[in-house]
Amino acid sequence: MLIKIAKPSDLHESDVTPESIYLSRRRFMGGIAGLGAGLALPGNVSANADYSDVPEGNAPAWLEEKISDTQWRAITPSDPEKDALTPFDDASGYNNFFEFGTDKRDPARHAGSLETQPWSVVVDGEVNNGGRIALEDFAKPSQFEERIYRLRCVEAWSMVIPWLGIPLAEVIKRADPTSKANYVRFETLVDPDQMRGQRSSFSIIDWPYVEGLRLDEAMHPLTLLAMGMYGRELPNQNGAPLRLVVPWKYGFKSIKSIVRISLVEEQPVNSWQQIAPNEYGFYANVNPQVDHPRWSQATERRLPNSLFNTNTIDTLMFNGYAEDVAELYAGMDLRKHY
Ligand SMILES: Nc1nc2c(c(=O)[nH]1)N[C@H]1C(S)=C(S)[C@@H](COP(=O)(O)O)O[C@H]1N2
Ligand SMILES: [Mo]
Repeated sequence: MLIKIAKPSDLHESDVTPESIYLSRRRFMGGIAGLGAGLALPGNVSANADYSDVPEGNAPAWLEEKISDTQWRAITPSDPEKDALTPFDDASGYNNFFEFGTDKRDPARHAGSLETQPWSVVVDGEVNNGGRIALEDFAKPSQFEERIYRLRCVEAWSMVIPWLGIPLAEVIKRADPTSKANYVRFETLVDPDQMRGQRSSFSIIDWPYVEGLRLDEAMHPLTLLAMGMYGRELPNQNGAPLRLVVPWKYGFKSIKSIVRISLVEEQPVNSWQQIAPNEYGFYANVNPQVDHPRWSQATERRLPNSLFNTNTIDTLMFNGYAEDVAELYAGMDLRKHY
C-alpha cells in the first residue's frame, strides 16, 4: 500500500521527509506547536510546507473549518527530485476545463465567474440513500485528508499537486448502493450563462462533461473527491467546488465541478470516449506501453517547463501507483481496454 495514514501525533521524525509531508497553510502559519506534542519536525520540512505564496481564496466558513481540520495525512512516497510540488501558479494557470475554453489559459481567465456557493450534489441511481445534498452536508461526515498525487494528462504533460478532500469510497458507502450498482457516473454542471465554453456552437463536447469509474475503482482508497489544494479551497479553474482525482488514470477522468454522482448498472460512456472512441477509452489507465494513436505515451513533460527545457521524464505504469492498483486489472488486456 502506498498510502500510509497517520495522525500527526503518530508520526516519527523518520517518517516525515521533506518531500512526503506538507502542512496545511493554516497549520503552518499557526506554528509547529499546533501539531501536538511528540512530533519533532526536521528543520527543512517548513521549506516545503510553506504555502504562504499561495493566494488566499474565498472559502465559505464551513470549508475553512474542514481544511483547518485536515489532521490525517496520507503520505504517498515521491521521488524528491522528480516529484517536487508543482508551483501553485502553474497548477492554477495551465488547465484543461473545456467548459471555459480550449486554450490552457482560458480556465484561469474565465472560470472566476462561476458561482460555487451555494452548491449541491445529487446522488442517485442504484442507491438506497440518495437525494440532493448541500455540499456542506455532503462533506460534513468525512475527515479531510491531504494527498500529494502526480497528475498525468493524456496529452503527455504532468504535475504534482497536493489535494485536500475525502475518499470517494466514504460517499458511496453512505449512499448504500444496491446489488445492481456496478459503475459510478459523474456529471459536471451545465450552465452556458456561467460557462462560456458551453455557449460555443462548435464545441466538440456534448454537455454535460461525463466521466465514469468501475465500482471497485471508485471504492479504491486512492480515489479522492477533492475540495481543496495547496492548503486552501480549489480555484474555480481546477474544478471548484468538487472534483474527482484518480491519480493512476489520465487527467480527463478527473472530472471537475461535479453536480451529480450516479450509481449505475451499465458502463457509462465518458465524454472523451464519445468524441473519439479509437483514441480515448473508458479505462484510461496511465500506460507508457500503450501509445495514443497520434503520439507516444512513454514520456511526459513535467511542469513547470519551457521550450528550452521540456523537463521530459519517463511515464510510469499506472502513473507510479501500480503497486496499489495493478490488481484491479488482473487478467485484462490493457491494449484492448485503453
Ligand atoms: N468538467 C471537466 N472536467 C475536466 C476537464 C474538462 O474539460 N471538463 N478536463 C480534464 C483534463 S483533460 C485534465 S488533464 C484535468 C486537468 O486538471 P487541472 O486543470 O486541475 O490540472 O481535468 C479534467 N477534468
Ligand atoms: Mo487531460
